[in-house]
Amino acid sequence: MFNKILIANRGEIAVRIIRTCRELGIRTAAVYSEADRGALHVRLADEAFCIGPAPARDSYLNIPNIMSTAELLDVDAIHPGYGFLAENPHFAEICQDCRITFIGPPPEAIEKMGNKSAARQMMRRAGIPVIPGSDGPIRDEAQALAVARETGFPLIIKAAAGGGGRGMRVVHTREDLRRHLSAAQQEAEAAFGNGAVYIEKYLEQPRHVEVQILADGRGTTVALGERDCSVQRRHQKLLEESPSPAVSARLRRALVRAAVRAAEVAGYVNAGTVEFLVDSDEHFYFMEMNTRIQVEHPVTEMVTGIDLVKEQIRIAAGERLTLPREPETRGHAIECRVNAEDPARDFAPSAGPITAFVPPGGPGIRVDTHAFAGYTIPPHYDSLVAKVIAWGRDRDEAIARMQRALGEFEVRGIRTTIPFHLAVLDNAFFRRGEVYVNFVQRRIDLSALRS
Ligand code: MV4
Repeated sequence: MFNKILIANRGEIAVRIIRTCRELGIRTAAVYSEADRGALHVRLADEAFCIGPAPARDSYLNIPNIMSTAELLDVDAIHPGYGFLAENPHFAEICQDCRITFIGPPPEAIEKMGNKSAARQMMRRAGIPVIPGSDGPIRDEAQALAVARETGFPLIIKAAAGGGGRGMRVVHTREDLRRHLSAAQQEAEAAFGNGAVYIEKYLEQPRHVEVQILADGRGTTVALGERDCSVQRRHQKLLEESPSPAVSARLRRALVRAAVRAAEVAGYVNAGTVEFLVDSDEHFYFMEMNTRIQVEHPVTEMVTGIDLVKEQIRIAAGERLTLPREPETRGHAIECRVNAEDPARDFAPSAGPITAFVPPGGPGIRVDTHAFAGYTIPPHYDSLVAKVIAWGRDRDEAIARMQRALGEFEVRGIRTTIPFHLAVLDNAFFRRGEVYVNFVQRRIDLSALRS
């Protein structure tokens, strides 16, 4: 096992990782930007080192500064958390070259899954359902039109180097396809340095369902059930739950099998998430694979009782997974992301000093946060302030506990997304489990949140 881990991240996830390291008896080294001197992860770690100015590109994305800190502090491993360097194959490779363990998948697996078109091709060839569309990147207009004849309209053009909703265009007619194809390719080239795009049939009201997997690189890959992440806005997830209210036992078996197979054909090691779209007829399609620990991992932890960060560290240290092939789940968990944003003002950022902070507690409630009274949310990073996770024996109990917890939660000085969550939890469609990716847009009246 490792003696010391450097956490190449900040905020709640850095705190989350430090907590597990402490339980494992592993020393922790925090890194921080000039804007994060007073941050909780700096206070909780055994050691902390400033790696640069506030902008992420100068600090949390500054590979030379992070690697020299890792050498200086003599760490055995680096945990990248999510965001920043977590899915940078170049960074994972540099760690390897420096003989510091990257707590995540091998660089080759990150690279493979980073190309969404190649990943889709690989999954299709492995017999995993993918949305009808092109086999690989689109070469020219004639090929695009030929694919469109197969799939019909609407269809969607996606950037191979995109993902998470970046670089997508919905197309309704043959004329639109001509116009959008070259624009999409140019945009992808400018945004990602890779102009490759691919085409899929556009699904009108899918759900976003993802399967958590763990693979130890010694022949064992396990799936830890699914999360439903359909409640999102502009590709920002806001509320996630496990199990999905839309997934039957039969669909779950199929999703889990497909996810394990996806991880195996990719030569995947460590924690990962296989994303699917699910339509109203219970058809499911592989979308992409996320090669990191995700923001919403606690809902899986709450229903399985498994510490995913602990498993990540054990796997990276070369240990064998000792979990059953299909771990049992118990009850229902929901996560609400409390962001420093004003939902009544189009989710405008609301950074600044937090004057009062009284998080909820009590039965079935977990709060993952780096915030406290007197802390100032810096404007330079993402707006996540706290994740409130509610567990219940069933979905209704989890909802009731979440409503109770958010009602208790006192945050003053900044605006938060708490009023938005209360509106979702009270929504009749949500309560019936009728959520799909356009749920927020269609069913939540944001103007009613104006206070
Ligand atoms: C789609 C789709 C409909 N049809 N692909 C957005 C994020 C990226 N992972 C893929 N996304 C979508 N791909 C086809 N063929 C609809 C979306 C989509 C979406 C997916 C998951 C969660 C939220 C979403 C919001 C809008 C669109």
